[in-house]
Amino acid sequence: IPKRMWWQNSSVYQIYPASFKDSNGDGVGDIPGIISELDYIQSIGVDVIWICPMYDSPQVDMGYDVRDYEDVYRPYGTVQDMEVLIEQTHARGMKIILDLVVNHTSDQHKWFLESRSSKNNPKRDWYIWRPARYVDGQRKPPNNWIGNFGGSCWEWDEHTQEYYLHLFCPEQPDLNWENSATRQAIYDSAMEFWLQRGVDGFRVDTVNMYSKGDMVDAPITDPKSEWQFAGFQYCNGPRMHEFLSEMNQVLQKYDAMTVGECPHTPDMAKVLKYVSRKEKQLNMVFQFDVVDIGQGPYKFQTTPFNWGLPQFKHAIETTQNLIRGNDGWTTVFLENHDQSRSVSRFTSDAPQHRVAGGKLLSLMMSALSGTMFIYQGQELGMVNFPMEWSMDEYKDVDSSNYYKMVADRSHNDPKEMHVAKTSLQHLARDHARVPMSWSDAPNAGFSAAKPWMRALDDAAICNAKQQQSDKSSVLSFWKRMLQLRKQYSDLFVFGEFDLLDKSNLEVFTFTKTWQNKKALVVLNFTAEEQKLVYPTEVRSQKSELLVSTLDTPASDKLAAYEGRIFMLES
Ligand code: TEU
Repeated sequence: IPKRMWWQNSSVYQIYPASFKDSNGDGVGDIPGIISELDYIQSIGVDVIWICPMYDSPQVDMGYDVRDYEDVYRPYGTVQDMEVLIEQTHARGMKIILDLVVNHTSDQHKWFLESRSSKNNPKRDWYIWRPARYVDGQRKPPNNWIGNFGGSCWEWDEHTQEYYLHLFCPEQPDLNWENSATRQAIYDSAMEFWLQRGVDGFRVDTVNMYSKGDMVDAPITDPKSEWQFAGFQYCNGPRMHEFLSEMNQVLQKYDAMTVGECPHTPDMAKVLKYVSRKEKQLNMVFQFDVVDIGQGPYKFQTTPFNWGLPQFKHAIETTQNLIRGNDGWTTVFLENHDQSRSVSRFTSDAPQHRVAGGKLLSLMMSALSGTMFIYQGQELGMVNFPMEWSMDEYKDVDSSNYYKMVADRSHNDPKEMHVAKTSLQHLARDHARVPMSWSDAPNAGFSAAKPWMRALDDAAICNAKQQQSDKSSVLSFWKRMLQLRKQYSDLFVFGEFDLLDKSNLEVFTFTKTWQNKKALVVLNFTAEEQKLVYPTEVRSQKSELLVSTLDTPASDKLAAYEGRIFMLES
């Protein structure tokens, strides 16, 4: 058994600075606001906090467009505020990680301003510049790749008459990792600056996109569009492992932990190469198997609820089995700032079911192996905002670009626009970005002023203040589950996962095994009662109920959205 590391048996709480807590009444969350709620965060039972980008930024993509790695976005605070946050987090025995966004910078970053100033600027090669292609005398980008937020991922620069690459917004030019001086500057500015100030590691944004390969045209998967999906080309390129090994040398100096974001990588052998201990690259990654479930070729091209429980189980099994019989590590998460709310998505946000749904997902996650990540508000069972909210309430560039694209393509056909809005209500990133529901006060207790995004009206019935004093709340249930997870960490954090009812459409049943210990987990994913059936695999064993999402569970059936864990005696 490999030595256990602190980050394996840790639960991480993700904070979105703009929406967590506003301390100075400007409608935007800030670092002093985070500091003021550290006791709350600790009371949940988590060990680590992850702060989404708080760097100086023009905020085209909510801080994932960094203008200066060594400064803080002023409405959030200052570098000094961050130093206090680091110190105060450590003082409580918790750790803190930051978001490392180094696939691209903002187009306002001084490196890019220099790079675009002339073709012979020393930093020209720090970004990815290419001449135009001419087809029938018409100027075209170097290839047909579509960007993650739609449109070509090349932007024409009038001044120097070349295109630059941007896998996300045009305001997010991709750094050229092929250049060793660029890499060194990234390590110094984005990493060492903060490691020296005591941060314990990084969530590494789009970590598998640094090496772009030969950038040839992508195959045509959407004949109606000039721009084609190229994720399998720009992810996991030929020099990825070389770059990460080099980056790892910096991390090792500080014993820093990493969790990389790893989209478009269905091949588990490839994933394992990033997270295997002997490879010394990343400690773990976020795979997209679970959160991408039911999505169309473009994220939003989907019929809401277009997934079945067997698919969900399969996705979980895939990420759980990543660590079977090897030296890799995995993660457990259902939400983050790029996902809508898990209760709305995977259970039900109907008033009579939402609490049960929140507890069911908490119980399930707490029994899964890997490092656990909880997104702010998830511990309360916060849900998506409703269909009645107008398009003005959506602030994310991903949402507005999609809506515009459908409008253009359909010439504003009301039916198509309705479908597009339904998808956004189901899947938009905006749902995770509304203010945290602290209390039933105005603006959900998040701010004294009108917040930058509308707060949920629903805060009247679902908020941290009420749930803290309610023993049957989703929050109280999370606290209990995180304790149990620690107490039985051999089984829950490190154990082997076995799926027992692959094709059952209503109930999800699995066991966790560690040496001679075994737990049985049974989850009812429907709004109806289900018969409680012990699978044949465990029928001969004596079982003892460890926990149910209900206070008084029935002996022979599962209530709507009820989950239970049994300890099995061998
Ligand atoms: O996300 C990168 C990513 O691959 C996607 O999940 C992306 O969010 C999705 O395609 C949008 O629908 C990361 C960050 O988590 C995200 O917030 C940033 O926008 C993005 O990188 C660019 O930095």
